[in-house]
Amino acid sequence: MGDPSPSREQLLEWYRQMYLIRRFEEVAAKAYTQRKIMGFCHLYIGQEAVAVGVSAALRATDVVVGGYRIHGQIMARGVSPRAIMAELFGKDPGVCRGVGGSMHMASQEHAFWGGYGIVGGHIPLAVGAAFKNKYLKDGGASLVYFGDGASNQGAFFEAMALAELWKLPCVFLLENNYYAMGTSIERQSAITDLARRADGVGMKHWQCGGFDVAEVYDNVAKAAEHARSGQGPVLLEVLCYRYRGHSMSDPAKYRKSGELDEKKKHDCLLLCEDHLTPHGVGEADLAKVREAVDAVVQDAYEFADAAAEADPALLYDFVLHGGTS
Ligand SMILES: Cc1ncc(C[n+]2csc(CCOP(=O)(O)OP(=O)(O)O)c2C)c(N)n1
Ligand SMILES: [Mg+2]
Repeated sequence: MGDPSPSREQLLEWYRQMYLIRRFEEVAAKAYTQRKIMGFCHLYIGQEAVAVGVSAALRATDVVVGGYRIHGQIMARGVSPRAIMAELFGKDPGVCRGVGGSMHMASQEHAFWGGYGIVGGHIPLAVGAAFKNKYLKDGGASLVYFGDGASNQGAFFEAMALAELWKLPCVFLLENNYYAMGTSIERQSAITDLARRADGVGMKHWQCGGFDVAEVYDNVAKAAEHARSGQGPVLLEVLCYRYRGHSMSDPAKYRKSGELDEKKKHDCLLLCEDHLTPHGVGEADLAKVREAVDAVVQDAYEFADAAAEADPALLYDFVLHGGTS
């Protein structure tokens, strides 16, 4: 069960992780404009509290599956900024040896099986992982991240139907950031409170805020506990917002005027600062945390920049089991 009042140390660690993801993404955006990162690149800025709250609430062995907006999600699982930046740069020390790139990152060691560009196509994989948990009775659970747009896909409904029928320990974590590329939620779905989609299969569901990391933590912990207890999966809709465009090529001109500024008033770092104030943590303490993180991200950038290119001989490895070499 989630702890309603996290400790000073816990909050400081969450603040550090959220700021790390934000700073990392800002530097990745810069590297993209320098053409050091090629191809698609979907930034997570604005949604940091979701990944950090999720990771804090799960066990290290629980399988997590992500889509394509995954830099922050895999970092919150503990993969190093160096390995993620090198992956973005297409370099050999990347978490997938530089052959995956922004959209295709996974780490067996961190039980993160992310990296799918087919919207919604990855959701059934988490149900398979949850089936394994149930079959082996190992007490584990799985969690899958996906967006509001993905919740229109057939694979999502099929995955929910089977997971509920078999009472599998799976958390469906819907990050509702109100847009699917440039299409607002009102223009893509007849209902806008998307958690209700689980009603069709009789699955437990609820909604929570995605700006306050403590709130995300608490709700994911409750959802995971429900799933592990044998009562069945949960669809948890987390209301969040992405500050940048859909990908690096999107100037995000489709937003309502003033919408972004309004959302930023609830920024996850500001809310976390509010939680820290009663613990006696002030701006000077936070500046120290940010300074240390800035150095870590700068190091990741320099490491990735200097690293060897991905090895072309690996091109067909990781595609078929056992590779071709
Ligand atoms: C099956 C499929 N259809 C369309 C696309 C193109 N596409 C890529 S991302 C995206 C929007 C998905 O939005 P959402 O699920 O809300 O996730 P977000 O980008 O907001 O994190 C679309 C339509 C795709 N990659 N795959
Ligand atoms: Mg979306």
